[in-house]
Amino acid sequence: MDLSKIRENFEPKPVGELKSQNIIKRHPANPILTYKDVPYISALVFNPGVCKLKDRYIMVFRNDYGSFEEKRIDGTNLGLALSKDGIKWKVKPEPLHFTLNEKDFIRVYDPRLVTIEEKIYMTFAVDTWHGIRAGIAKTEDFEQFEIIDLSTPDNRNIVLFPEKVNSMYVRLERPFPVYGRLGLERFDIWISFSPDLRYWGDSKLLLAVEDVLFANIKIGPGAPPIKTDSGWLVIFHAVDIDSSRGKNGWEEKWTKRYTAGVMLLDLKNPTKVLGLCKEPLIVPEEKYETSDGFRNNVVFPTGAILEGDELKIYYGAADTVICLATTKVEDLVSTCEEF
Ligand code: BMA
Repeated sequence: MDLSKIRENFEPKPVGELKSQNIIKRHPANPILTYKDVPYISALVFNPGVCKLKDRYIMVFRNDYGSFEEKRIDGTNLGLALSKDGIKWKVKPEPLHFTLNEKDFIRVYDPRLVTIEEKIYMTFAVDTWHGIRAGIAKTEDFEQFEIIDLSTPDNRNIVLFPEKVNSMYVRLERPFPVYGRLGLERFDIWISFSPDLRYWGDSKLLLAVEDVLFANIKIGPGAPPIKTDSGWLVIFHAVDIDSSRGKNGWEEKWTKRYTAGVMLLDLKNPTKVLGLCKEPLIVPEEKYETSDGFRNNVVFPTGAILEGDELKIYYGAADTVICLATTKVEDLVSTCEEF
């Protein structure tokens, strides 16, 4: 096949109108966290990693600081917040002191949290002068972090499974091979395995962008997988681009839309996709998702907590605020159609 044919195949076709599923309930307190809740300099508060340990909810969020009113971003750090109910959050007085001990470091962002055997792990993206890397760190107190792994560039959106599968740690990730995809943004979700969280291998393509009808450029892991009797539920993000979208946020042009989707993986063999919901789960529809934000039309799921039969899904909205939506696990499972 010649390159022009491949390029033609990769050309994004407009996705058109989309609608959230009616099994999704946005929390009436949304947005549950904004820059106004942060006791230090802050402009955009989004993409939260969330976990629950001994009845306490813990959140690490991305804080792009500067001035919301002046639409100015000066830098990025990570904030820590605690909650008793997963809805009302109290932000700690200072941002996390989390950097890499390397000259190469620019900034860290988009954290995800998971507990494995009651230990807290944070996965994150790091911009470096030599590419974007995805990292895994362990912490007990959010003051000291042990960096366990930093991927080669470019990679982002690592989420860890909350337990070993067949004695191996498992992660989902989203490498972004620009050169290998003709310079176009066209990226997929991969799965890898490790005996110790440090050495990763047996990597396989798990879900490709062309498998998701509501994406036309890229998909990526969202929240750490949730174990259910029917399989691992994975909330992911899906992106479609439409060049006719004009000014759609602070930037001159922002032509992408981010939605949330869900798939189900085999419990014993998570490289096997058992089911996929053909429609998106959450589509930007509320004002805090579609307007007044840094990048409008963004729903970016990064945290999920299972309580009984209810799943709390945490997401960044419009790259500006943090929101919560809930749904019943059995409804999520039944929306996944055989893959
Ligand atoms: C992705 C990441 C996220 C962001 C999203 C939408 O590529 O940069 O941090 O929320 O784009 O802008």
